[in-house]
Amino acid sequence: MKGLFSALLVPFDENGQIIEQGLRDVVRFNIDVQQIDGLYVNGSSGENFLLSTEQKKQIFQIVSDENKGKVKLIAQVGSLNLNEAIELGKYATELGYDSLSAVTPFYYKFTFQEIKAYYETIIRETGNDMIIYAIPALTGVSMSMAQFDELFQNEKIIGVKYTDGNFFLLERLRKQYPNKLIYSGFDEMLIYGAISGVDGAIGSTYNVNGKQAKQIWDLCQTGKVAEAYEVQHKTNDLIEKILELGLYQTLKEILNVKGIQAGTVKQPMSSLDPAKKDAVKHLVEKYEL
Ligand code: HMN
Repeated sequence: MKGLFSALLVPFDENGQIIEQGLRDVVRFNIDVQQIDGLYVNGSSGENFLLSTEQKKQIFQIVSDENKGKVKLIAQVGSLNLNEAIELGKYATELGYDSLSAVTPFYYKFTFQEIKAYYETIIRETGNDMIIYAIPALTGVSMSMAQFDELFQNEKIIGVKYTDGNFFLLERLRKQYPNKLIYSGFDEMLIYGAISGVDGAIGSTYNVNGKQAKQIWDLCQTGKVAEAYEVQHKTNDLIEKILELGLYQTLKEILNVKGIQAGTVKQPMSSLDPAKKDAVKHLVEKYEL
């Protein structure tokens, strides 16, 4: 369960329907070309929170079928509807997903006890392992060390996907929990996670730039931090452009340029402005994606 995981992008057509062949091709591209170690399925990058339960299941099924046991699979099943989270968790577990993950419940100001009960319920009902998905910038849920301590007492909570820039807390977690899996979530901060001793990283840009991220990762593992930083600089030039042009729209357009039918994003996100297509093509050439 270590290494680089792509937060899988999902191709949608103009009507918001999943493009099955496109999704299969994105999976293959991640495995064969980007050489990632695993896939994080139905996360933010998969536009999960815009989908129906049936669509989420369809994605879990197609990805598992196309992967054929090649790389590790993590199923993000978190939902404000706990019944849905359980249903998805059971489904992904039956399909053989290596672990579940669930975003901290958001929108309402849940108490920590409610958040803890949410995780315990999913674990109890599915019997699978759980990776907490902590992304305070999007959920508004910032957990303290004491709260992680409480959650990590549960053996089935095997780790955290840590999408935050609080490296003090990350360091504290790493020291206290050498045996829990910690995944770094922000691709533009990969080097800081890697030198902090995380077990892996999960990110959207690895769908198109996994090879370069792997260089950063490998250089850090062998203590070549200055060299890793050079690659991170180059990577961040690219990520900066991607963010300017529109994150998921641009990542999908990069895949489209590479000949993969990556479709578009699902409404209410808006499709890439056609005037930006040339800029994306330029990125593919400049960064040799
Ligand atoms: C997911 O759940 O899809 C991702 O793992 C989340 C991941 O942390 C990404 N965050 C978001 O998209 C909000 C990052 O890879 C992010 O896209 C990247 O660092 C660019 O900012």
